[in-house]
Amino acid sequence: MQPEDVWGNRWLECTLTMAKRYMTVAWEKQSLVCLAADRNTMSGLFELLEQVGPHIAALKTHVDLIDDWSAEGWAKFCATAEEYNLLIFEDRKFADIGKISRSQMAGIYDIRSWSNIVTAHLISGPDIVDGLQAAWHDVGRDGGVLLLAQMSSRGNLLTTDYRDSVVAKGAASAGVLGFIGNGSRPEELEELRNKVGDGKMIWTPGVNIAIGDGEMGQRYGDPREAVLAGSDCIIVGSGIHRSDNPAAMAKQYAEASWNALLER
Ligand code: S5P
Repeated sequence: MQPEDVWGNRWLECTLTMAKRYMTVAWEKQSLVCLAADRNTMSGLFELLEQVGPHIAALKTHVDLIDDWSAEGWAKFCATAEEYNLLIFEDRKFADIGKISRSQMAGIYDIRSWSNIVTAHLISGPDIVDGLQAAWHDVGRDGGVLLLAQMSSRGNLLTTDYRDSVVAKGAASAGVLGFIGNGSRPEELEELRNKVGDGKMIWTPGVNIAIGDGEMGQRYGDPREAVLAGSDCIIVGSGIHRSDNPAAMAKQYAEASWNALLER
């Protein structure tokens, strides 16, 4: 079986290089799991990566929540992630105007030099995508932007009208890899998929085998249902890194997501 056999129309219609890279890695590793590596120390991050690296397709970071961050430590961490054949996704949720977002990709963390994917809100208008793409091009790299079309947290302000505008503008933008959808509500996700069509990806946080409410307004839905509803990648944090056996849990999420893709 080749990637196009499992991904179907998504493979044919998602033309961005980064989309093809993700679908290939997911197919190679038989996993649609992106680990939300929300640990506060470099040693904690390394430990997690060594445990779950074989079972995930992408690694999502929040570079600004690490207490002992250093450029050298981070370079080593990214190199290790690449050895595990992982896409590196900095969940920075950029929201400023295009030129400032471009500059924020540089700075102390120099996100443009190691990330393959970043998140952005489209609240400031479509030029943010050009700003982020320009930042990758400034260092001779390629990347993909995930736009927040929905959020998993209760009471968020992303209305269906707002979602539709994000989808319409994002679908027309070559630098957009796809959208963040809400993994905790399969019916909302299905609606989003209907709007998006096959030309862009949908990645979903708010996924946990233990469905229901999480901490501070987070909500969780089932991984299989998310994929059946149209998610291409399940973003899982505490479901894996807070468990007693992160490797076994990551494997379980990988199998659930992969089997759901085959079923879809
Ligand atoms: O709507 C969202 C968007 C994102 S990117 N809701 C989210 O929870 N996220 C991110 O997904 C969040 O920043 C965190 O890193 C991860 C969810 O982690 P978990 O521990 O709740 O699975």
